[in-house]
Amino acid sequence: MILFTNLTSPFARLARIAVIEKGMADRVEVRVIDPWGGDPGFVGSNAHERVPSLITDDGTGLSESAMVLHWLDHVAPEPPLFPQNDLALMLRQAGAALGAIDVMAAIIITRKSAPDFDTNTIGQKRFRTINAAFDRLEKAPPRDLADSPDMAAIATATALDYAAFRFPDKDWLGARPALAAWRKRQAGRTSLDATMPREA
Ligand SMILES: N[C@@H](CCC(=O)N[C@@H](CS)C(=O)NCC(=O)O)C(=O)O
Repeated sequence: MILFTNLTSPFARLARIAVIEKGMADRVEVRVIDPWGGDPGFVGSNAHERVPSLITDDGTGLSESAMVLHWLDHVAPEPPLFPQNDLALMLRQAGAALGAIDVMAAIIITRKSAPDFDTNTIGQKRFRTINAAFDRLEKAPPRDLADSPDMAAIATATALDYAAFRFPDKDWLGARPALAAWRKRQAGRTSLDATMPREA
C-alpha cells in the first residue's frame, strides 16, 4: 500500500498514526508530497488531490481520512480503531476531536484569502467550536492509546497537537487539567512522536 501524506496535515496524521498503532509500517509506503503542488504520482490517486490518500495493494485509490481508516481496520483488524465496547462514547469523543480538526484546518486555509478571518463573526464561531470540542473532551477524555489505540484517542492527540502547532499563542490546556493530563500520559508514544506536525 502507498499512503500519500504531508508533514502538517492533521487528517493525514490520523492515517499515519493508525498505520503505526496497527503495526503496519512495513506494509505501507509513506510518501510525503505537497497536495497543492500537482505531484504527478499523486494527482489522480484520489478524487480531490487531498491528503491522506491511500492506494491499496490492488491499486484502488482511497480518499478521506475516515475511509482510509476504515480500510486499515479491514486489512488489519487488531487493534481496532472502532472497538465495540463503549462504541457510542468513543464515537462521541472522536467526533468532537475530528470536528475541531476540521475547523482548525479551515481557519488556516481561510486566513490565506481573508487575513482578518480570526476576528470576524465566522472566524470567532470557528474558535468557539474548537473550544467547545475541547471542553467536551475535558469532561470525558478518551482511553489512553496504551489501553485502546482507537479513533477517539488518535483524533484527540492529533487535535491537541495541531492546536498547539497552528495556534501557539493560545493556551489550550491551561484550564483543561484532565485533557492536559491525558496528553501527558501519551508522551513517548512512538506513533505520536514519529508523526508530530512540522514544517518541511
Ligand atoms: N475531509 C478530508 C480533508 C482532507 C484535507 O483537507 N486535506 C488537506 C491537508 S490538511 C489537503 O490535502 N488540502 C489540499 C487541497 O485542499 O487541495 C479528510 O478527512 O481526509
